[in-house]
Amino acid sequence: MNKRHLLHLLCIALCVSFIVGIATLSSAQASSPYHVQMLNERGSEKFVFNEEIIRISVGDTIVFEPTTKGHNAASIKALAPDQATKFKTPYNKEAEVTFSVPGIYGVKCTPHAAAGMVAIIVVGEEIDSKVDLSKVKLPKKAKSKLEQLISQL
Ligand SMILES: [Cu+2]
Repeated sequence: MNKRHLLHLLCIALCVSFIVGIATLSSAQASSPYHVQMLNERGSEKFVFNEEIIRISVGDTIVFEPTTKGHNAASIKALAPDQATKFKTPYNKEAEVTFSVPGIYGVKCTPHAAAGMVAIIVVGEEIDSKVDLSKVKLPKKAKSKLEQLISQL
């Protein structure tokens, strides 16, 4: 086999792995319901959602899974698109929430908000990531976590 053939083969191999990669990525993104876990700890952090920036499509459902007792998932007032429905899942129970209005949502665990147990849900693709947190009333740790997450959008 000469050098040119080898290059050609290498190119095909790269193309195939690229296409497979893209297909895997898009199928992972499109999966609904999307599972989010509430954890007592993750490494050195206490009381966290396993993912803190969750990106889903309009109409997708998230299943909130309390892996240990004492958690829930609740919408954050003033951090949701207009017309979005509020939600508050029951404690210690897996619950589904469907997001049909595009935009940026805040989610908190009611008893652990003070410990900074919050996350951001981005519903839809073309979202203006400028978010006004001035009307959000939450403990300091939760608010600074939200600021930090929003700066990563
Ligand atoms: Cu919690």
